[in-house]
Amino acid sequence: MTPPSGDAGSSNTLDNLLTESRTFPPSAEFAAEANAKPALYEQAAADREAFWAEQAEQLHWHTPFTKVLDWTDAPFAKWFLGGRINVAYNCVDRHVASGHGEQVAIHWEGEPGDTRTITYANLKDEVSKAANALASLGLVAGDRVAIYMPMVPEAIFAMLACARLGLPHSVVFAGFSAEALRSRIEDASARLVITTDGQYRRGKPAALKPAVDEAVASNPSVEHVLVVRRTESEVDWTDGRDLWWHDLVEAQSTEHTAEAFDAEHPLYILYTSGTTGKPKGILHTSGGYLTQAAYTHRNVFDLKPETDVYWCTADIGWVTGHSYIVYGPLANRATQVVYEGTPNTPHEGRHWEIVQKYGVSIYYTAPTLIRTFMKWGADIPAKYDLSSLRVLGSVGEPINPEAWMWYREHVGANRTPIVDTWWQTETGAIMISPLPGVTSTKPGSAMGPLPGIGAKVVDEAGNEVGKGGGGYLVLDQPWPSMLRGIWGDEARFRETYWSRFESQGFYFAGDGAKYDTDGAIWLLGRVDDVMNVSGHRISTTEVESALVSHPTVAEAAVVGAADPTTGQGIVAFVILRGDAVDGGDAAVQALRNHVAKEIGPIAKPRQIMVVPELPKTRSGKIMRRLLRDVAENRQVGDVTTLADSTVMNLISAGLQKGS
Ligand code: 6R9
Repeated sequence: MTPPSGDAGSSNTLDNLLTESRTFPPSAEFAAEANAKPALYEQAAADREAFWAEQAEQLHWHTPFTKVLDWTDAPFAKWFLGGRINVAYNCVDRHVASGHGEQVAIHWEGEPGDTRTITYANLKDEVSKAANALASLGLVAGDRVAIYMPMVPEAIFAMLACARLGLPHSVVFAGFSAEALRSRIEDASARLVITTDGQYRRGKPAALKPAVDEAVASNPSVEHVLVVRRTESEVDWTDGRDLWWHDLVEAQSTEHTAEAFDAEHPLYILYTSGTTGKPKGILHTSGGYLTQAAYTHRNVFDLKPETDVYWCTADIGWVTGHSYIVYGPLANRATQVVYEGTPNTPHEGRHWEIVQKYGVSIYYTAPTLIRTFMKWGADIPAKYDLSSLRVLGSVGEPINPEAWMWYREHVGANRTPIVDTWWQTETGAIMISPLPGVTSTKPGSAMGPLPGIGAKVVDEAGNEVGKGGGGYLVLDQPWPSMLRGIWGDEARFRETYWSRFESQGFYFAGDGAKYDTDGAIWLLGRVDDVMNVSGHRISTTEVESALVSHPTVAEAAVVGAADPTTGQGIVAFVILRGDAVDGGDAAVQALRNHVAKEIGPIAKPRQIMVVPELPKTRSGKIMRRLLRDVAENRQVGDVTTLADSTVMNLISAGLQKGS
């Protein structure tokens, strides 16, 4: 990234790649029908609290709130004081009450090809039964429930049943290890774990319950394990502790009256992934969270509940699944697709086949998957009818301009707006994004903060940098879906997010960013991914962007490795495109020169390693920490949060063979 303003440093050489001149204004037709209007920005600027009150009033409140925000105990916010609300009632019952019980809530597509269609009336029955079941186990508001499940409908029923009873859930990604589950159960002292016998991954059933058995063995807080049958896998059974969902839940009444909770009642804990050390349990509460999840979902994706078919490809194990599969879409009465499996099972066109089958109109995915689709080839989406698509979204990491353009051209037929949405587990909902129908977009930029949100790029001292300047991304105003803390660790909450710019009271997001000359925001990756080479700050994203702009490169990950002369040296790991087989010295030299040409000689990688795969978390983030271990010739560290823990062996084996 560019050094914060004042340091001329490398900014002139590093700027060119991110100076993007292409812009895509919204079409007049889209703008005319869009949920979001330009006036939203003015309205929010004129009176932020009134603006958020208006958004909150779109929800059903059992008792209306009397005050919008209390920030006197900063950094602990309280939103919608005096208000009482039931999150599950808002996501389910009120749609049935308003006469939409027959509308499909979920088109569920299992990996093996089995399907289920769940209307809002069905959803109300299922959530009510599950709530009655949990209550029958003696769980009372405030008790924590761990959910360790693949993408089956019962996972969503379980989350909503918890919300309905005021039981904060802690969803743990079903690809995480028994140890990761164990530590999360322990941290939150969960009384119940909900899981499945097994899960389908890449066409094969894999057992899941053994990991729960292992995790629960040393966790005395857990009284019961509730098990959904999915794969018919053999399971060990502990009588008295283990219960089958089909025994306990199916026997319950479909009648359950949702009780209202305080707007600040805890809704869930979600542990952030991919960091070293103890995971942080991010705490979210009810009224503000649901307000912002619903508001952003309605405006950023332009959701029209009567006609749209929405699909977010995330997993419920990470925050995107919480806010943009469960809470936002269901609060907005969306009809959505939920897909259980992997994108190349049984073939690489599976997603496009699903888009065609259900007439998906809004598709929300991650750059890592878009680059994977690029690697598989444009001829694959070209075989399907994708004409129902009208909005495309991206989340999870900076999207490089090439991937953005490919997405627009090969998925969006050069027609659909693309919303690049920046946010975090901690922010709970989207913070920085274009609004379709309003914002002219640039490939690779998340553009600007949404109406009602305050975000800035500042230098080390906390002063906002000017146009063209770079530094740190901060949030300078409290927002309704902000985290309310780290579970059980107030000191860490203050230290991690609020100490960096304490005197200004800014939330430090941990991301580097810059303004372009028009003032649009470009995210540059985590600041811990920012390298320092000979005193120059260079963003890993910038070098990766340069590498993937070369025709032979499918994917790239860059790390800064300790270097005795320059402080850090740039080490790149690249996956070549299928047809670019030559990974020899000449190819590597050409890539180094390409980066030097795109960014400047300072950014020329010290070393480029051609690898078959990159280590990624389940949410698709590259684990640079592991690559740094390879680059610095260390033993590779903890791989338990990798989607595929064998990837590091593949990389190491390949490199040894090559050397
Ligand atoms: C929603 C989610 C948060 C981190 C965040 C940033 C990166 C997410 C991004 C993006 C650039 C985007 N990130 N969206 N970077 N452009 N559109 O991903 O939450 O898993 O907590 O990750 O992801 O670095 O700080 P989470």
